[in-house]
Amino acid sequence: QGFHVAIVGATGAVGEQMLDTLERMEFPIASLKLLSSKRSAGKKITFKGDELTVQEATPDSFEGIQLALFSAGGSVSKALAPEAVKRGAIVVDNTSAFRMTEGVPLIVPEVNEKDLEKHQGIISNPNCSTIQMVAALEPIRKAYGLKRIVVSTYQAVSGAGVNAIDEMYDQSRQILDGEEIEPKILPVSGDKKHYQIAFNAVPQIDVFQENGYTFEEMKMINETKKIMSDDSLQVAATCVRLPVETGHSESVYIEVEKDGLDVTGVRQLLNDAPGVTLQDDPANQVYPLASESKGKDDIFVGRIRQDLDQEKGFHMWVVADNLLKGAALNSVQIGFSLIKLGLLK
Ligand code: 11C
Repeated sequence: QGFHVAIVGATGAVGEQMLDTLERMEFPIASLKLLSSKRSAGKKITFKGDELTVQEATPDSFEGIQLALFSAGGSVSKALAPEAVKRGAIVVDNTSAFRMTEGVPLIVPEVNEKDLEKHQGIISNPNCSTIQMVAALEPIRKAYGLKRIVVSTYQAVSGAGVNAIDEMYDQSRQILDGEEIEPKILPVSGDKKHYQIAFNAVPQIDVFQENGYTFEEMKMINETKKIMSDDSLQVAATCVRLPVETGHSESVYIEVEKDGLDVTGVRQLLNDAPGVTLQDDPANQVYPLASESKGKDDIFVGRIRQDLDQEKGFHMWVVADNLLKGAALNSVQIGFSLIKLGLLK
């Protein structure tokens, strides 16, 4: 009983979390196929006590697959997601390859689960920093409307993959040992220059666009408008990488449309929100920390303050495990939503 599922990118940082999440949440699986690039094919991974061998992903790998979770980079998704759909699979793609494509739903189940009904085979999982922000803001938007969002992110290195995690630890050791460092991966492995990440804050995530924003910043801006179905929503983002292994933190400023909201009201809305844990008790120094979000499913919100000049303006601190709610967990939740809506059968 269950579904025939494939994971593309099974050996990556997100793929690993996908396996763990599928097992932990008891996703109904009849068979599981682990796929990867040629380089990682042959690796053995244990799932529910069975040892599975990772296979090279090819178009024919998707014969008989009903649900394919992709997280192996945009070029792999572009090449293979349409092949999977051709063979009858529904694809949940965790890359930016199709997110802004017309007709491809971009889903955070707490916000726009219903948009799944419009899918034509491919469903996109948003960028990690977008997911945690929109899921936290949705209850406020529903009750008071949202006019404007200004977000600054403090993002973990695991967002850039396992090599970036290694680079952070290696550099930290080298610096503490008084050795020379040679940055090779961050901020962006394919870009012209590389900078120190250990003991630093790097204001570049992904490549620069012509308008001076980085692609990560534009993802937050464009994806938020698409998920919330509101092109008039004003969104600005500044994305920064920190030497944190896992757990993205965000300083989020919002302006709501309607009058009458105060800090107690924001706290109440977030306290009742699915997937959100309120950690907001300044008197007792209670607020969300990236170090405590690791391995947890929820989005943590605290430091809620009313703006001192804008009555309808609020500031907050939003933290989540970028590999879980920001990636693997959201993808698996999309799978559960597909079942609930009768779209995966
Ligand atoms: C990061 N947010 O932290 C990125 C990783 O579009 O899915 C996710 C990239 C994406 O570097």
